[in-house]
Amino acid sequence: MEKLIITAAISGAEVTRDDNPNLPLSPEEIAEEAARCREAGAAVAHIHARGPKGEPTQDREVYRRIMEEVKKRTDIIIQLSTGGAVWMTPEERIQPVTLSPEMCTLSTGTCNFGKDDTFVNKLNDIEYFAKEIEKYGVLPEIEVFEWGMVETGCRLIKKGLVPPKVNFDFVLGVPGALSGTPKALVTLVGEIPSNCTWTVAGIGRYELPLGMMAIAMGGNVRVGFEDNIYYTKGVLAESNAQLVARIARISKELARPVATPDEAREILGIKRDRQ
Ligand code: KMH
Ligand code: ZN
Repeated sequence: MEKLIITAAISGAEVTRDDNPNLPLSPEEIAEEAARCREAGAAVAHIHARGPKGEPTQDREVYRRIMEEVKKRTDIIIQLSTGGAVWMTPEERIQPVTLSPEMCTLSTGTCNFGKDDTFVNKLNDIEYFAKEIEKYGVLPEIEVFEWGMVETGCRLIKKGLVPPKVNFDFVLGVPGALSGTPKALVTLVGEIPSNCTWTVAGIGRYELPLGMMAIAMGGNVRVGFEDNIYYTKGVLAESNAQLVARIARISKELARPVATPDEAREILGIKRDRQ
């Protein structure tokens, strides 16, 4: 098995300070937290930007500032979101890719997103995103929230719209989308090409059990406030780094060492040097 790649999904688009007062929002706060997560064992920071009032934004300038602040502090791999928030247009969402981060996300289908919302990704838009991502030399990570998304991801590989060796991120447990059962995870893993890698991001109470499964199965793990704001039932997490540290600790106990950012670059096939 390769070393474990831990991704820290630091703030997401949906969580607020009312949900967890420790949520990082400003570029400096996000960067500080990314550095703490790296120290705790994370190799990748999955980043969503927030505006001055804490509202989600895909504004290129805010992402530029976040990247600058993160790079000042740490060598963690920066993975910018192209998912944004459910109400945003594709043109809004694609902006951060033009900054050529090392990685970005690429969601490959449409799904329910809680009781009232739908996360819309039309095939034409997905292909447009894939082409832009390639144009700016960014490594995509395929985000899977529902069954069909894994198939569309595989089709993009076959069509040459994404590289043959990519990381699939299975985001399981979003209300209204695919649930976080062991059966779902095992089935999804069986669907991806054997040379691809994968990560699981369990939402809420699914975070820890699915993370432990991934460690044992040779996959990778995403944790963080975007997916889960609790440390244990009813107890809010103090930080993203606290959640990262727990996964790193469990993995070491299970004799699976944790990858540094450079080791993760090697595993994921990120060729270029850090800018
Ligand atoms: N906020 C979700 C609607 C991504 O980052 O690419 C989409 C999302 C996926 O978080
Ligand atoms: Zn995200």
